[in-house]
Amino acid sequence: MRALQGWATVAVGVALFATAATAEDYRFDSLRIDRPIARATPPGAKTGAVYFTVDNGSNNAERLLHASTPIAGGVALHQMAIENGVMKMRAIPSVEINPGGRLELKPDGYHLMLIDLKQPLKVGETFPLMLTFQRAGTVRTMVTVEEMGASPTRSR
Ligand SMILES: [Cu+2]
Repeated sequence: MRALQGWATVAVGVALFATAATAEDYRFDSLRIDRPIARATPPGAKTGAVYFTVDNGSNNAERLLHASTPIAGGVALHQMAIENGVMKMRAIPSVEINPGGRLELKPDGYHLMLIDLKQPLKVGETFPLMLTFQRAGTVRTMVTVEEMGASPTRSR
């Protein structure tokens, strides 16, 4: 996270959270990032999960490399997998998106894990999330906090 500390510092003094009506879609280079959401967290929780969908509209493979947000100490890419009959999550360094393909971050699959949350996530709040892709570079999105059991639903 070291490289992004400067950015996080710049964000200090600006409200970390805002309230927005609905989650948005983002078009960035050849990517479409659909409706980032996070699940609300109970008081005292130090981690949270973020879900969204990325469509790669280009003829080149793309890769999600990194994410960061000022509201958490770090963001990890996680994958749910069954180990010895138990569903567990594990950190993975990056994930590829095939040409014309789709990456879905959702419960029971890939997700972004917010680590060391600075405050609980409350329904209706939004917060910035920077996503870095291998080809397209870094894009700033806003994540909307939904109920604890929320799953992404495509708004298309
Ligand atoms: Cu996780």
